Amino acid sequence: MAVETHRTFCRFCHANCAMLVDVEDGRVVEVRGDPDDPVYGGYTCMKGRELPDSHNAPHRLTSSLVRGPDGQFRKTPMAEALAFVGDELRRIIDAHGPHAVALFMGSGGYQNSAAWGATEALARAIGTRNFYTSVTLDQPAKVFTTARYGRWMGGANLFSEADVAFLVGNNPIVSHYSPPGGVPPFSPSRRIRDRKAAGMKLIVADPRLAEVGLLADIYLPVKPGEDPALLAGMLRVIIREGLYDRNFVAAHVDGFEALRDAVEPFTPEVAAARAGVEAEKLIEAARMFARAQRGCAVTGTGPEMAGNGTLTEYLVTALNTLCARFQQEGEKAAIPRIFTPATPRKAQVAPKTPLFGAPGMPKSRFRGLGHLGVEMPCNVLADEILTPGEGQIRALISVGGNPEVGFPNQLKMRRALEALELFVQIDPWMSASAKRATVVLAPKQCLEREDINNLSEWWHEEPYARYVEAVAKAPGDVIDEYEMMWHLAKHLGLQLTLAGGPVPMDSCPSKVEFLDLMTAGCIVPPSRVREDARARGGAAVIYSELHPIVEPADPDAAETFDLAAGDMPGALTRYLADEARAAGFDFRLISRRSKARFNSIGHPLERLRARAKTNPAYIHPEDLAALGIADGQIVEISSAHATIHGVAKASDRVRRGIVSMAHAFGDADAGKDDVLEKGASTNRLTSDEVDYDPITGQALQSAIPVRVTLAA
Ligand SMILES: Nc1nc2c(c(=O)[nH]1)N[C@H]1C(S)=C(S)[C@@H](COP(=O)(O)OP(=O)(O)OC[C@H]3O[C@@H](n4cnc5c(=O)[nH]c(N)nc54)[C@H](O)[C@@H]3O)O[C@H]1N2
Ligand SMILES: Nc1nc2c(c(=O)[nH]1)N[C@H]1C(S)=C(S)[C@@H](COP(=O)(O)OP(=O)(O)OC[C@H]3O[C@@H](n4cnc5c(=O)[nH]c(N)nc54)[C@H](O)[C@@H]3O)O[C@H]1N2
Ligand code: SF4
Ligand SMILES: [Mo]
Repeated sequence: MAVETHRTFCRFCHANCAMLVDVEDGRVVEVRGDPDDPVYGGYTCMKGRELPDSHNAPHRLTSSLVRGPDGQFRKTPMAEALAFVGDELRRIIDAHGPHAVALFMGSGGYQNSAAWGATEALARAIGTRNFYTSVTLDQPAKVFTTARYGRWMGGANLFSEADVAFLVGNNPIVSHYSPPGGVPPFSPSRRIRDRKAAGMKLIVADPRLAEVGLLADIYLPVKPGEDPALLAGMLRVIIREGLYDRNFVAAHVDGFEALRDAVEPFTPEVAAARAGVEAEKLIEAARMFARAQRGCAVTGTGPEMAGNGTLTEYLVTALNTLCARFQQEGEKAAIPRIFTPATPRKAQVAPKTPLFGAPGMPKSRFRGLGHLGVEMPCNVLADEILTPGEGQIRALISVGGNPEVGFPNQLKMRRALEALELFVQIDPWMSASAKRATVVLAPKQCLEREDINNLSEWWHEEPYARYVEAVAKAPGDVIDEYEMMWHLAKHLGLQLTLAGGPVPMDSCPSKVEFLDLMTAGCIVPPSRVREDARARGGAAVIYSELHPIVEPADPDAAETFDLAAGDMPGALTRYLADEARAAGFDFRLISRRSKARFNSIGHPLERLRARAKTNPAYIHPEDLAALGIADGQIVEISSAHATIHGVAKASDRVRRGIVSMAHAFGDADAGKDDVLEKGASTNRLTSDEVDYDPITGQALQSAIPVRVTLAA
């Protein structure tokens, strides 16, 4: 059988790198970057290059598993497994009502272009308020801030035109992630170097000197969780020195005085001392950022998870707003996005969306938290499962998530997963969560699916669209996640609806039909992109002629950025007054991404596992010396909530007083004996009940107060 080469894109992560894939007799034999792609230019990373192993690994689940009365999993045909799940869901809904069923979309599900739409549609059809996604484990403050403070309809400045970039706890070189205005994830290191060669200045604030920090013009080793001090100090310099855009502020900003008064106490000395940086550098960074003409400040996961997430995000928004880092009339609109409904691109602030706390939005039974947009915060999932009463969750469908390692309070989450009457895990691997499931449904993997690049189009500065075909033959009895959701709806006698209206329920629609319905109102429908892509041998289609230009503001445009909303200036004042100290916990454990993983994804793959066998605990050599611990020894890391094990790794690239570790390793059983093979899950140290963000429920997943000792 001859080897055929197809154009496709990688869906190991959200970057969607353009790839060529060699397929022999339906089997993936090799992948490599597509050198002809105008945006990615042949770039891939070590994870994407393992797609052949991922598709072909002998221990991949190619049939579904249902737990029998003896507690053992039995291989079960997909149709039978779905019928079993459907019957169980029907029984639970009839007895306890729709809220007894929860659905969770994790990051393994997001990689399928139809899975979010299908899962959310099933949740709506069931009528449950319990729809969760990894967004509320990730950076929910961004959703909240945009809704509360305002969004510029023309979008943020483009990285490709920036003369400054300020990355706060964001390491796109490894993560391939930055929010809009930050570094697009397509060959990120090359992009930064190209912009720097063209004169761009790079400022990085991170308690560890990460890969991107090595390229910085100014590196600020901010203390974990103290980003508000750094940002408030910078804002004070910018305001006092008049370096902000007065015209823009006069025309588009309310609440400027409240912000100015709140940052006033953050003199360079006060701010620098609290943030743990040099006052001179803070001033220099403020001037460098504000004196540039274009370019944004953005945050990544670190500061969002470090306890002052919404406040930090608010201050970053204030920085970009005072400096007017938005696309203006006559310029190309940022992020054209082919697969989402066209929105007006004007030089004005969009009407605020009631994404949080509006009357009538569903509430959780816990901690005063409620829906953020259409989803319930992950913070409450374990309690909603474990606590009897109205709306107690009895069934959970996890679509490519891994709650046992991704959620806060691991030991409680494990109890919750075991307390469920029905736990359905959609997963190609026997992951930490799959081990707890009642039913594991085996999905197709990416090269066996048709997909559009709706996940990565958030970063494309051009109208770059893809529609790729299934190029590999799916082994065994696996189907696409959207088909699973459709069959469950069908079994329950429910009608699914998408943006374009009702989904045909007589027989399961094709993927392209489903995607067309899901994206109804978008700029170019998936079926059209498919035709255009076919005409180009499967390559990307760039609809340059459809790139919107920012239009003038409406004459009566009155919406403003409201920097005083939600009492954020007050929150800054309270932050200054109360410097948290956790007695007995001298270290802060901060989050990072592992190069050889995408969260927990990648662990089952031989070569990636060889690169990241364990989850090293990076600690400054002088701290190790002071603790009498040698590089490579096993340590106990304890928070107020629990203890995990780690392998100490000396690194002078982290500040003193810090343990830097990745999340989503190991499982709830991991301990000292298997730390070398599994690594530990930092979420055992976190809590859903204390130290969470009162608005988004985001748990303290970075800057966690811990104690480090040599393992007994
Ligand atoms: N302490 C701490 N906690 C964190 C974070 C942190 O930085 N620190 N980060 C948070 C963030 S940003 C996130 S996004 C969450 C992630 O939390 P989750 O989304 O819950 O976790 P993942 O590890 O991404 O889970 C992915 C699952 O999908 C499975 N999978 C792999 N490939 C496929 C596939 O093709 N299809 C399907 N259906 N499944 C597949 C994997 O085996 C795995 O079980 O974790 C959060 N938790
Ligand atoms: N290789 C790989 N890529 C990934 C993932 C992965 O697991 N592996 N996960 C994916 C996911 S789900 C997401 S959401 C993105 C996240 O993408 P990023 O947010 O870029 O994630 P990180 O690379 O961990 O960068 C966060 C940085 O914040 C720093 N930090 C920690 N605490 C603080 C703090 O209090 N203040 C400041 N200023 N910095 C702090 C950390 O040292 C780290 O360098 O990455 C995605 N990409
Ligand atoms: S960056 Fe993401 S999309 Fe690109 S090759 Fe790596 S895993 Fe695949
Ligand atoms: Mo994430």
